[in-house]
Order: sequence, then structure tokens, then C-alpha cells
Amino acid sequence: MLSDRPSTAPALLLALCVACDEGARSASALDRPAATRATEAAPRPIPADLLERGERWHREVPGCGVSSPRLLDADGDGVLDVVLGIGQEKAWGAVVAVSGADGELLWKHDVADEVYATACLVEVDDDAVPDVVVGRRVGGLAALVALSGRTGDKLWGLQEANPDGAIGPFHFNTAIPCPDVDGDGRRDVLALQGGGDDGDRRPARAHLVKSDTGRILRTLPMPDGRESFFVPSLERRPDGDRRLVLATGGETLGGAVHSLTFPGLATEWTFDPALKKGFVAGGLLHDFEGDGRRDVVLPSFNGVLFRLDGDSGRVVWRQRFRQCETYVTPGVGRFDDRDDVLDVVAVFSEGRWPNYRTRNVIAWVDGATGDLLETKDRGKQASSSPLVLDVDGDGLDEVLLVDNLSFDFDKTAVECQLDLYSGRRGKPLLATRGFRGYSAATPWVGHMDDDGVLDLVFVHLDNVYRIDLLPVPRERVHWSEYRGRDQDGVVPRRDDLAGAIASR
Ligand SMILES: [Ca+2]
Ligand SMILES: [Ca+2]
Ligand SMILES: [Ca+2]
Ligand SMILES: [Ca+2]
Repeated sequence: MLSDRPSTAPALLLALCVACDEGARSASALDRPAATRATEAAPRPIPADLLERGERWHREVPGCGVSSPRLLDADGDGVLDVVLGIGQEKAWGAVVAVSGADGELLWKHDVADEVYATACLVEVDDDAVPDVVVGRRVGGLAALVALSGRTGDKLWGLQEANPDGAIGPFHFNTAIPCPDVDGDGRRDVLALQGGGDDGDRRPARAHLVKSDTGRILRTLPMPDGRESFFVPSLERRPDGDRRLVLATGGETLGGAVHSLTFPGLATEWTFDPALKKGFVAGGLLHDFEGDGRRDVVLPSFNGVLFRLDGDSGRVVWRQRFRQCETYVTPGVGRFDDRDDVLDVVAVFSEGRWPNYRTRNVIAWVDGATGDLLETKDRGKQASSSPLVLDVDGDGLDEVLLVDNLSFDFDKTAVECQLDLYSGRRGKPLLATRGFRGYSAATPWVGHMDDDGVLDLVFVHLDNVYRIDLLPVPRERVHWSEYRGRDQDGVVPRRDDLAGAIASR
């Protein structure tokens, strides 16, 4: 339906769009009494120029705009600093750390090609500063490296650490920290390697990597033998068992979602929707009903948003966005006041890669039923994920999202906009700011220091910004960065959010 412009009447939209599976939970959700949950407070007014007047500093960092920022205090001054990958495809690349206090470059580690992945923060050398494990596109030599978060010095490289093993010349995507696998008390790293170049598609593999040395502890071929560009989610269940969710397929090949035990990596269930395209955007794990069981929320590349039952992989609901594709991990928040089940925000670009010329759609979807709550057209393409926070304190969640006004291989010619949408009905724009230069990076929101004012780190082509927002307590920031505060794709319980981010 989303290709049908001008817009259709809302009732017709719902009739056309919502296709719940047999046995879906939507009936029980609809049985609940509607319209009972009042919002908590009147909203604080948000200045329309918030994103301009709050600017603390910006720094030109050539080649940034794709890798999302991660924060750690590299120089020990008590202000979190920004680590991100930079570069240009098949030309050059580096990982840099930029001071959170003033934007000065703290360190730079050069590599041979663009670093488009987002850094995985994990302790490697026990100096109390989190370290950086990051992979990259591969030109002949497989490349996953660990760098000191303090200095940027290389601590290990996967190739050197595994001289006996054929790692294979294909890409590493964003790696994630995982619980200690080898019993040395130190968290380890899960790194997915998959997908070759066009015409040379390869089955993906997941490596469990020992964090202090880079030794591969175990390698798992994808259960379905397909390629993967996915960033996995990893949760701890109420009974203490862990579970890994990953998915396969790409922009041109179909795929499936797999739930695996961890660290045993035995398949629990597989969901294969038999679509022509796979799962590229990462998914989230979230406990919608508050019963301790997390379901899986994720979009297929060709525009179907799924909520899957976490225990069985059965479809709870699906919502289709016709003629659309997406690279965007959804967000979870309180986007209406009808019930206590949180909702989903998802983002789809109309068109077919690389032609996104008509519109970018932001959709707020009822978490219980999959019904569309609201949609907005804004920009032409987005790759950044929405962040979720209650800035104005009314109990409904705002969404912070970057989209691009065009899609072009010349990223310098593209303009992007950073938007803050209200959580209230109609989802009005509270603040917006435009920039010249494409952005595919997800911003970061949180407290970089102890002044109580919420900070925003925003990245677009060649520039990094620190922007002061407003005094907002930690517990009102519900989804702070790419893959979330714990880098694991798991939506935190709301009463777990007050803890200091410095615990990293
Ligand atoms: Ca610092
Ligand atoms: Ca360290
Ligand atoms: Ca370990
Ligand atoms: Ca709000």
C-alpha cells in the first residue's frame, strides 16, 4: 500500500496492510480494554532549534558517516570519547577516537580499507579502558582486529592469531561481545563473517573469538548454508540459559531467522518466510508481555516487519510495506497510551536498491497486534536506526532519526536531516536540522559526563558533532545507540536503565 500515493484513508490502509497469521496473539490483545493508560505528565516544551543551539563542538573527520559511534573514556578525563570507523571503499580506512570534551583527535589506527562496521567494545588487555574489536571489508586478507581503547594500538589480528586456520577472504560485519566461552573469566567476541562480492556469494560463518588473544574458539557455518550480513542478538533468559538469534540472506538472496543455544550453537528453531530477499537489518529481542520471554522483531530486506514468538519462531504478527526495502533495525518504545505493551518504530525506503527516489516511510506499529499506529513520509532513504527516548517527560517516547534527502553514490552531494519526533498523536516534528553529506550512521544519546544534560553524538559524511539536548535522566533513554546500550540487540527492561553507562 505504501506505493499508493496520494495517501489512502486510514481504515483502508489497515485493511490493506495488516495480515496476521493464523493463531496470532492479536485477538487477545484486542480483547483488552482500550484507552486506559494516561500519560504521566504534561510535556516540557522542546525548543525547535534544539539541535542547533545545543551544539557543543563539531569536528571534521574525513571518511566518517557509515560506522556508528561507540563511546568510552579513552583519555581518562571523565568524559566519554567517540570511537568510529572511517574510510573509503577499496581506497583507505582507519579507526579513530575523538575526545568527547572538545572533539580533538585522540588516536587513529590505519587499516587498508574502509571500516564501515561499528566497533565492538570489550575488555582485551585489562587496563580498565574498554577495547575496540572491529572488522572490515576484505581485499584478500581477512581482517578483524582488536585495538587498545586507550591508545589505538593493535592488540591482536585474527589472521596472525590463527595462522593454521583458513579464515577466508570475505567481510566481517559488526561483532558483538558475548559471555565468557573458554572459562578465563573474560567476555569473548562473536564475529559473523559472510557474503562475498557480487558473483561470489559465500556461506556465512559465525566465529567465537577469545577476546584476549584473537584465537578462534569455535566456528559455526550458517545452519542453512546461506550468506549473512546480519548483526546477531544475544540474550540471557530468566532461567539463566543464553540464546543467540541470527539471520541469513541479503539484498538479492532469500534467508531465514535462526534461534541457537549459546555457547552450544544448537538450532532451537528456524523461521524461513520463503521471501525473495533476506534479512539485512538487525533484529531486536524484547519482552512485550512482561512475562520474561522475549520475542524477535525484525524486518526482511523487502519490507515485511515480523514479530516472531521467541520460543517457537511462530509469526505473532507481520506488517508488510509494499515496494519498500530496509537496512534499518527497528526501535521499541511507548508510542501510544492504549495499553502497557510497548510498540515498534520501523523505517522503510520505497524503491529497489540502488534506486530510492520517492519516499522514506517511518511507521509506528502496535507491539501487541502489528496494527499501524501512524506513518510519516520523510526524506528518501534511511540506513540509520531510530533511537527512542522520552525527552519531554510526558511518558510517551520520542524518536530520533536521520534520513537522507536523496540516495546517490556521490555521498557528498546528498543532504541529510536529523529529526526528533514527538511521541504524541500525529508524531509532530519537535526539532530538525539539515546537514550536507550522507549519513548511514546511527547517532548516540546518553550522558557523556556528569552534568545531567543529555548528550547527542551525530555523525554524517566527514563530520562528528556533540550536541547538548536537555536535562533528562538516564532512565528516560530507552534505546541509546546502534544495537543498544549493551551492544546485544536486546531491549533493556525499563527498571534496568538507571545504572551508569560508565560501568562499561
Ligand atoms: Ca575522555
Ligand atoms: Ca583495555
Ligand atoms: Ca573468555
Ligand atoms: Ca515524550
